Amino acid sequence: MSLDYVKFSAGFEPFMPKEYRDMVEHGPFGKKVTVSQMGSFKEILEEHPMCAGCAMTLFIRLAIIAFPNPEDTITVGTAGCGRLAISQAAIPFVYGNYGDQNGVASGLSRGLRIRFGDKPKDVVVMAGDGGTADIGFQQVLHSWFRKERFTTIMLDNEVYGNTGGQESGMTTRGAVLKMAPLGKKFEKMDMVSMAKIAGCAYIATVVPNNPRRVESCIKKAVLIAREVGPTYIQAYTSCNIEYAIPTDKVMEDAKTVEEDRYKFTEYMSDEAKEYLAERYGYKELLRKPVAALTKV
Ligand SMILES: Cc1ncc(C[n+]2csc(CCOP(=O)(O)OP(=O)(O)O)c2C)c(N)n1
Ligand code: SF4
Repeated sequence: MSLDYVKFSAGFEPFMPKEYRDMVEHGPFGKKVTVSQMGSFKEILEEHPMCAGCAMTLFIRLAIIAFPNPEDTITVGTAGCGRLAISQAAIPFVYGNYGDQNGVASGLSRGLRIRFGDKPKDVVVMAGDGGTADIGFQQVLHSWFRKERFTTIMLDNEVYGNTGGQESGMTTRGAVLKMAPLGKKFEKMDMVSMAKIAGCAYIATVVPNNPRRVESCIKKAVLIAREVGPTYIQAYTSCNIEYAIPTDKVMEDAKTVEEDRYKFTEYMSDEAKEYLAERYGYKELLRKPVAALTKV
């Protein structure tokens, strides 16, 4: 990350909060860092107001560390819990009306390409399941069909967490929530299939308790979105408050849910594979040449 974004303007240093000074002093600025070094630098202000133990916060931190070009990345968010943490990171964050994030990101990504040409400026949307699959659904789908080149990350806690527990399209059938006391009557929306039909070039489903996998998926998604097409990551980021998961069981829950119904999946178009292999050295993605047939 670039120190230029966070360093103090002349004369302001003595007045900045300690949290902020710590970030300037101990941030990962100008260094290449990986998720395995998490905790040894300060990529986010600690005074974010997310609930203790929230898996979404962990996922957001991993995602931010994994961005391939953080000094030139802009995140776009919307109403929901996630923005409370994303807005504390040392990277620019655009926040609009609830559900308009993929519309805003479309304009932003196009504008940045006109303004900066070939210099990569990555746009990454991070929004809740309600923001993505309910109120923002139309804009999400249309941005995919239009092949807008940015990454959409759904922070799927399977509930409206920020407003106290309404069901979302991503809530599983039968789930009983504070504001869905009779249990949800419909199936969880299959956003992965919709992303495929709408032409996303890369799609992955992940949980936060495998940091290296999260890192690898985010990197690929952001790189592919630069030139090939839209990319989508759907992350299970449980809401320990609305689902009453004890704080010390949050990671255990993620593991169980992953094994049961949120398995790791990864899809990549052939064009995306070739692009990653040729441009960024992911040679293992290329099909192995078929061995020549030997006549007998
Ligand atoms: C237009 C509009 N309608 C409703 C709201 C109120 N609101 C804020 S956050 C939210 C739900 C967020 O749920 P989700 O997108 O799943 O994110 P989470 O909080 O679970 O992370 C709602 C309905 C709003 N801010 N703006
Ligand atoms: S309400 Fe749920 S999703 Fe929101 S910060 Fe708290 S635990 Fe996390």
